Amino acid sequence: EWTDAERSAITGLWGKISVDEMGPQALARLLIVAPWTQRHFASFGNLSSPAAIMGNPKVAAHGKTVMGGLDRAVKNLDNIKAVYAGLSVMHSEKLHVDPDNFRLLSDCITVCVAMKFGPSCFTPDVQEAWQKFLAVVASALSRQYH
Ligand code: ZNH
Repeated sequence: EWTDAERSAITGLWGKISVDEMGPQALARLLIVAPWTQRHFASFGNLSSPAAIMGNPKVAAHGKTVMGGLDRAVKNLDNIKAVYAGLSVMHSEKLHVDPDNFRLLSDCITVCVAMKFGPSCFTPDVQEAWQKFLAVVASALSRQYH
């Protein structure tokens, strides 16, 4: 399913990503550009403006959790469906997160990573492999929905 070039693009980029930096940025961006996703975070306090969202410590902490979850996928590229089976059930049956939102978050992650690393590192080849990776993650997380 993965070429050697895709594997090294994905693991190489992941090795440069700081989850503590990118996770909060990506989740904050999702809550701003797709405000309907805020309904899942009613307990997070003030989400009333972009500045409030970006400065919200609960958003930052959960951003790290979600993005940190990608580490398992990077380390199990040939087995992503299996490693995310439990998370898929949880997002479907317990959290009721619409699976469309996985793609929206993936796009926010890609935007944040592209801005951080710039054109010399986030080349079109790297982007292609990275977006394929996030699409496989989103599809794995969507698998247990019925
Ligand atoms: Zn999610 C949770 C991952 C997306 C919402 N998440 C979670 C966790 C993880 C994750 C790891 C933790 C778990 C435990 O604790 O056990 N996510 C993830 C991933 C992704 C996601 C990887 C993609 C990429 N999510 C998502 C979205 C949303 C969400 C899109 C919405 C919109 N999550 C969520 C919630 C939760 C979670 C709500 C829970 C929180 C708490 O804490 O409560």
